[in-house]
Amino acid sequence: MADLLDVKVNDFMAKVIAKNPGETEFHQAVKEVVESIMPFIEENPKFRHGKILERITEPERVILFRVPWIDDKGEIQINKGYRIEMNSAIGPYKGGLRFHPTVNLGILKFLAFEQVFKNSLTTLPMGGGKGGSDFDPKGKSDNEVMRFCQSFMTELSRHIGQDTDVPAGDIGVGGREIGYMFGQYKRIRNEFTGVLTGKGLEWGGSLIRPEATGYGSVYFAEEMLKTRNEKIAGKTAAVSGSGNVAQYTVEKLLTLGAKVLTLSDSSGYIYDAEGITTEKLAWVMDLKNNRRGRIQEYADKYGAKYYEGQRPWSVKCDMAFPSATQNEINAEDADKLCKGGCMVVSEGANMPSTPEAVEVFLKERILYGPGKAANAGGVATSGLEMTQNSMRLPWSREEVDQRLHEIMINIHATCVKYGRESDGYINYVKGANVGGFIKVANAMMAQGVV
Ligand code: NDP
Ligand code: 2IT
Repeated sequence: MADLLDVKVNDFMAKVIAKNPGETEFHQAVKEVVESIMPFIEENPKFRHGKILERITEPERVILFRVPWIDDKGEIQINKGYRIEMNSAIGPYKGGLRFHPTVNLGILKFLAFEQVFKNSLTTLPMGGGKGGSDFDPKGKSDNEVMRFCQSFMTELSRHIGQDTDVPAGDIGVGGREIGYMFGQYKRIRNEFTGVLTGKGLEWGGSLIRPEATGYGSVYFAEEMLKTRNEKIAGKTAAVSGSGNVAQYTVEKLLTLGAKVLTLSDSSGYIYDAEGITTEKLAWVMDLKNNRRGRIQEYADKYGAKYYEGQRPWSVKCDMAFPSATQNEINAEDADKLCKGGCMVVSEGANMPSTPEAVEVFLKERILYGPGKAANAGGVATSGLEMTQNSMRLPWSREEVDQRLHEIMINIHATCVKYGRESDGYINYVKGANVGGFIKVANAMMAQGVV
């Protein structure tokens, strides 16, 4: 039976690769989901007859556009703009915008595909989408970023709307960029609606949205640890990245009594044997969010070690929170983490572990929470922001945090329900993929061939 399933997965993947040449990250994301889901499809042939796998791997719509803007020297610059509207079976398209020079169609399609399952897991009515640009905000002035965002939104505004498609932030898109894009949308459409999430508190934003992905990833780790009667307090953690997700992962880990040893950026990582404190974290937030400097400065300021061009996975730790980017943990890194005693990996980033790394985690039977479950707190809180915008009522910090916490507990329960194996091990990859798939697949079947 296992061999037959392998053949079916390989046949299906051969078609996906032929139809989407060169999009390696998209192939990787699809393969992981299809491997988990194929047994379920075989048991439920209506999904096979309904061609759900073929349909779910084809975006409903891909928008690709030119983004011209003028830099501070008066020179015209041209970037590519994208929005992938992947699946709207259970709600309006929802997902972030990424501004990074590596952005291309394959990367955004992988992110949009993951988003479909992640959003379904949150239990909120959100379809999946993703977008962005190869624009690099690094080293640009605020005025340049504003002119870029205005040009980007001038075109994007034709395609989105509070009941159609609701973007948010991702790598390179934070509060500043969302503000400039919201302002331009409002100007063009002459309407004040919840068309973007991650907005400022004074203009429709939700309390806890900036914190939500990081907090959620730690809440998810807490739930995984509970299944082995373990807790966060007293444990050491390696965190990668030093942006939005990493910062609030560290904040929640400190609140729950963990010792955080590392942070990183694309240039290297810092190791602080004394542990990153609340004061040091506040300094990092100012460094990254206001001064927009490099993490190396932390080592100079606090006497920590800095490892140029390296990632933090050779550090001995109890817990790992990859919170930077895709494929940042390979099999060798995964091996080192497991050998160093790491018992839980909670992915704040999207697809940070390569398939070979995932194989190591599952073979070693550690608690491994894949991104589409572990980092769903961000988009879940975006969903709560949409609800508050529709009601035109803000909720308190405590209320949103409590809802976020409950959602993460529910996502964990869904993963346990669909991911428990015969020996009792919880395979969260399978749990998240099957749990996320069912609702979307049923909705697609109910809505006919669309
Ligand atoms: P930020 O832009 O705030 O921070 C990104 C961090 O990751 C920076 O420290 C950055 O370093 C580092 N990084 C980015 N690209 C690379 C790379 N190619 N190699 C090494 N380091 C890199 O983004 P977020 O914190 O918002 O996003 C981090 C991850 O979390 C992404 O995978 C994103 O998709 C995911 N995510 C984000 C959510 C959100 O709500 N923001 C929700 C769910 C998932 P540098 O500054 O040097 O580029
Ligand atoms: O990957 C993600 O889930 C995000 N970047 C957040 C998406 C959202 O709409 O809040």
